[in-house]
Amino acid sequence: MSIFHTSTPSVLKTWWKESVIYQIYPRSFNDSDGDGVGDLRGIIQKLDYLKDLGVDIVWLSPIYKSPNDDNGYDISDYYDIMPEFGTMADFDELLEGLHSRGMRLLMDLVVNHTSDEHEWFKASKSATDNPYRDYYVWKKPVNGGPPNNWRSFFSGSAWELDETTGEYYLHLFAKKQPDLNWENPKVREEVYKLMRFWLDKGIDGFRMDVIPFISKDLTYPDADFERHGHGEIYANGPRVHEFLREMHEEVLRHYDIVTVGEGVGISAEQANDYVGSDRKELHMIFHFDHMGLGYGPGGRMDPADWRIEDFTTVFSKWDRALGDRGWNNLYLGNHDFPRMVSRFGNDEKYWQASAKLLATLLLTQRGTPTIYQGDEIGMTNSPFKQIADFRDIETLNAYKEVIEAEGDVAQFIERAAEAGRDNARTPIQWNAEPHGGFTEGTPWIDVTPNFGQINVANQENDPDSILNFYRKALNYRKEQETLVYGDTEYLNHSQPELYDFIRVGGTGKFRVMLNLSSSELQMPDIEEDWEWVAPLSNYAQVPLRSPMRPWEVRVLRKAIL
Ligand code: ISL
Repeated sequence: MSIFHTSTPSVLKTWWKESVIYQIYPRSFNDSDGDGVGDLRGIIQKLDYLKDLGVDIVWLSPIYKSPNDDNGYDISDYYDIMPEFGTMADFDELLEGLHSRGMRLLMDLVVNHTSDEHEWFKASKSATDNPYRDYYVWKKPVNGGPPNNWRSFFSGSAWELDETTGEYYLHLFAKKQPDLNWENPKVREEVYKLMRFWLDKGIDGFRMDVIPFISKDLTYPDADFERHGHGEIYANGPRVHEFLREMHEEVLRHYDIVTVGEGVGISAEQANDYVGSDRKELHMIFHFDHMGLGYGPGGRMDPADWRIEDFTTVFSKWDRALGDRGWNNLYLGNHDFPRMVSRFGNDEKYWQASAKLLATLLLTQRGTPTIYQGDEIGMTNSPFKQIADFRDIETLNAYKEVIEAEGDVAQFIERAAEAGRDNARTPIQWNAEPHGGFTEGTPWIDVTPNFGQINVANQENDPDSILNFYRKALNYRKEQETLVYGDTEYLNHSQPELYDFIRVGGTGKFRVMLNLSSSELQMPDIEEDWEWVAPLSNYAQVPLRSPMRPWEVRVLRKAIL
């Protein structure tokens, strides 16, 4: 490991800080066998595409055996592959195909909960004295009802009564996703064992699902839940750091890997407790501060206003909070959120310019960028019109609640179309063939109707396409250590839509100016000795002091002597 010099204390250099991660949601990536569901062989067919894009690490959403109540985030066997996705031999070939091209593989580790079809849960629920009983969180009824008022992320109580034994089990997510009991050392041993199984196969790390939830404080009074909402109450339990340090000691430290925790419920102030380089826990977390914008106290279905400065200050706040002690993960969407260009950009008139601007935002800040599949071609939200268009359990359960409460169905559908998770789960638009070339069968969820215009084939040979912008930008970032490791200075303006920062360190200095709006903005006073960075431009070059065009990216560079 070497050191990168900045004005503040020096930063340790490592491969995972210099990498770009690309998330694959396998169900929607590429279907090789015509059953309408993406699969491992489909991914193998596209490895050269990923390499050409400039991806270093592929994060695969879960591919383990699962009844698919929550699309693989409900695992029934950690040692087997979901038959719809392929076989272990396919997996081995995929891993080999990535490694032989110089890419790495990050697996999704979902160990806050399992499927209720996992053998552990079947045994656990069979009798109160079964040896597996304590693998899960069981409680006796209180006053004839659930033990507390905790709610599931997917509607209703987080407790389900099991008729056979007369006790409730905890499920923070769906009923078919019972929470594991991490207080039980045997559970932790099982988790470490399965982690070693995959690491010994040669994978390069884990993305850890809802990791701050593994330790829970069940003693919270009901009133606290009402006051704080679930994210905060479920996260950061009393033993979470002890468990992560144990995991580090038992498993992680023995491999040259990267770990990224899903940091739901972790504040900027708490982040370095998880990722501080002295902590021996995780390398990075991805936080939710910008992902929660526009969501009211009732979650994503409860719209709220937000301002552009709420968005930009999240980035500066996290950069400062992590400092030189931790490391950030940068993302603007994933399989749980709407498409980034529809949410934070302009998916109509300035579709191309704003998609490129958001790419620049990801690739020029300090931290490891994570690109979600399809964003490299500017995929947009889908115009879902009726409940039959949706597949996601979160949306379907929330819909049932609206029906039961005789609520406003049309309003619900409109909001789900804007904010629902299915927006990110429609098939990748490879070409203008039926179903966007994703499958020769019928896709499990409809392709977004704009696939005729927005697709990989269209963008392959267009030098100005979003796809080619990503390729150039990823390449450029790899050559510029300052963009990876440099310090950040934020510049404030009276125009909040102008996001303006400097990256400095090593031999270079960059000024990144982003117009986060569909209007022209005045350029601030700026010295003339900046060089224009062509691979990170989304408009033709004009005199430096001329106004910033809608969604314009102006990245400038200077050498430091
Ligand atoms: O989408 C959400 C609910 O509105 C998020 O809060 C989400 O539940 C949270 O980010 C946890 O996500 C992860 O765990 C879930 C799974 O459904 C998501 O797909 C996964 O990313 C349960 O495993």
